[in-house]
Amino acid sequence: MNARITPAAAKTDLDAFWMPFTANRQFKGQPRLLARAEGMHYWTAEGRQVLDGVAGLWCVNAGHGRREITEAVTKQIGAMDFAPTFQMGHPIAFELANRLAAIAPPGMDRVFFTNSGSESVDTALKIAIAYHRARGQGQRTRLIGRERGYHGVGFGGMSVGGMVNNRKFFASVMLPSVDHLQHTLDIGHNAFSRGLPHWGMHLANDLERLVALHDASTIAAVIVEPIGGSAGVILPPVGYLKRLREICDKHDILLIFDEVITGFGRIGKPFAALEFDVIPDIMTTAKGLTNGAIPMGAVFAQRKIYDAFMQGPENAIELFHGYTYSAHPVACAAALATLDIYEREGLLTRAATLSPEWQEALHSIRGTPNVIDIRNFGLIGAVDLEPRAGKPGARGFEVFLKCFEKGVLIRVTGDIVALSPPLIIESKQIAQIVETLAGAIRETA
Ligand code: PXG
Repeated sequence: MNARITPAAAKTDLDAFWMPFTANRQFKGQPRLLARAEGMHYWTAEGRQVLDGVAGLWCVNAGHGRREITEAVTKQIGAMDFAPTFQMGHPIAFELANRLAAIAPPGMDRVFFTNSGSESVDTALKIAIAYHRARGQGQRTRLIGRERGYHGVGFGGMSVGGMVNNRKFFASVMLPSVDHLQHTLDIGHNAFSRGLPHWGMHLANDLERLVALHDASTIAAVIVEPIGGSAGVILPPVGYLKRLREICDKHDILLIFDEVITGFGRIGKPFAALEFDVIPDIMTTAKGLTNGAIPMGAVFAQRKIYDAFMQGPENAIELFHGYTYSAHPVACAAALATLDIYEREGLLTRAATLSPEWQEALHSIRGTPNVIDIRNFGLIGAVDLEPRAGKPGARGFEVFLKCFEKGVLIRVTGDIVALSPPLIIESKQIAQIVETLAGAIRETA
């Protein structure tokens, strides 16, 4: 526990850690240190309670400090701390894959383990390209992402991603054969939509434009987040994902859903593919898989994808890909305990029950000065703020700091507030998040 490091501590205490996606100098001048977590709350290093409005980073779906996960991890690390999964195996890796296959969208019952969302994405992209080669279509190497998409920070995920700040420093070292669909956020048509926006299904036809430009025979896969998270909660218009699926089918292009955020109950079904009744060929997950307790990711593939690799001599390795820690036994134990909790407490569908109340509460912020859009689906929410003139992101960051001071942790990306609380949230906590946020927005008018 880092409770010894307080904001009053010497500045050098904070120097060595080069923090990810953080304004290091701002943070180290004015640190915000979390020291303990339980249920819906964090406690700061000074002992102040903070309501977690973002499930850590969209990952702690069952709430913090779940005893069963702690116990499962402790027991496993005592029994077997590590075991290789290259040419070897251990039982709970197979048990976990079977448990995941049982809740997966229909047919997606082959599971490849990773340690993060970024690794899941790069794994999925490699599987897609290798799949086409395995069936004699090795010229299909092009990948299609989407503007404002986020698929982690590996070279593959960065290349198919569409957030400019994540790309611009690395422009010349992106994967070469990548193109992007236009994104689906259109406040002009869809401001304050409740649930999915009704305008914009036709945006999926942008894929036909890219097919016409590159020819389908060069395209391996399309990757999208069913609901975009990091770029500020970007919803698919009604019918959009189905249309993407149809176009992919027509041209024999694989469809990859990046469900790192939407997976494991965030939107009211175990996976967005089930909610939207659109089954991809490959699906990436991480985060909620272990409730954030131990790093782990999982890539789900349709059986036809796996089967395409299972040819040639039986003693030949079929896919030259994997991580030292693929199916790490301690992560597997954490994931199994997490799935037990999700199932016993009905958390994979609880967001659907809470969603009407969540929607009403969020939209009550409408009318507050500088609020230009509100979006919601399942237990995800976003509030778009009017940027301060000439200072993009300033208002968002002020609102973030004010909420933290007032005891609620939110996320901001630029001037968009994103919310994704643990799925165990209670009504009074929904009200607390919304009241605190509305107050913070008013105070930064
Ligand atoms: N795909 C998606 C859709 C994600 O949201 C990743 C891949 C990468 O996962 P890893 O585990 O490599 O970070 C993500 C991660 C935010 C935020 O505040 C979102 C993520 C990570 C950190 C912050 O929106 N998503």
